[in-house]
Amino acid sequence: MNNRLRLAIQKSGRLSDDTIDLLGACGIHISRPDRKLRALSEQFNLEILFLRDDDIPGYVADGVADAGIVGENVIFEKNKEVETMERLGFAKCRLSIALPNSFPYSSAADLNNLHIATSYPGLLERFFKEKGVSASIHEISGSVEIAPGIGLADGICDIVSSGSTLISNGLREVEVVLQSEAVLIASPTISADKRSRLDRLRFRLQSVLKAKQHRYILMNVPNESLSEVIQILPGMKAPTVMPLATEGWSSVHSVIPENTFWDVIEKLKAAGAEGMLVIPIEKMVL
Ligand code: PRT
Ligand code: ZN
Repeated sequence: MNNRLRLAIQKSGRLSDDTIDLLGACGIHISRPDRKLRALSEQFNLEILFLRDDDIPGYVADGVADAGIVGENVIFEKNKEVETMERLGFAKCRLSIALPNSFPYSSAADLNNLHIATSYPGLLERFFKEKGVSASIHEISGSVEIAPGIGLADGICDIVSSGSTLISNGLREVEVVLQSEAVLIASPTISADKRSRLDRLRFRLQSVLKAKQHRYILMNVPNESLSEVIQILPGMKAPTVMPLATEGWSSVHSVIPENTFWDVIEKLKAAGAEGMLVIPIEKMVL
């Protein structure tokens, strides 16, 4: 019996490079000679299946793959039964309804009787139901943003990231249907043995993702400012404090979250810290 853990990832597209980089940071290096649809990774007794993203939830739900990495938008659209194990922090986007700039919009009731083009008919239908909207859905598979301009629909429901595609097509985002990012999913039929290996993969992913969200900081602090500086530092534990060769000064090391980074740096500077060095962290194992 094949005991390799089977992981489905996107063959080529917006998720591919980040997925392969993330697995590489977890010590899983994938070589894919001749763009084959399957690859083996000896480091983790893993078999990788390269698929279209739309097929990943179904393969995982049916147990053809034990796990997968795919955008939540696709999972919810396909409405397959899979377990979301970890949010992976990349391919962040939202599924939104957008209307021409000239359309006077104030609430979801204004969507009544409109004709909306989308590649996400399932999610859009559920959204309309929830909001009590009666509108028609025109399913198209690509270039959704041009539908209003060519008279195919009144508005669209599509993935938005920076928002520039909407702007360049004279469209305005009026409702967010779903927030999405890439996630690790598991099959409901996964065996106990494979499950424990998937848990090990998840542990590695968490260590890498946590590291990405933090920075290691080193600074010199006059001893009279030490207590104030230590108060400012949010670190995992108390910071490391070591005497410098120069009398009256210490070196302080700590870990700070990326999202509060500039606030903390400004406060440290105001408290008297000097010579700050900020270093990326490769892994964080807590
Ligand atoms: O071939 P396959 O079926 O595997 O791939 P695909 O063509 O269906 O998907 P792909 O590779 O384009 O996207 C894969 C996943 O990336 C999506 O399912 C989302 O989870 C995620 N993602 C993140 C995005 C975007 N950002 C994104 N910006 N998917 C699509 N877009 C498109 C969007 O459709 C629109 O055309 O980018 C445009 C909007 O971008 P902004 O930056 O102008 O707002
Ligand atoms: Zn797709």
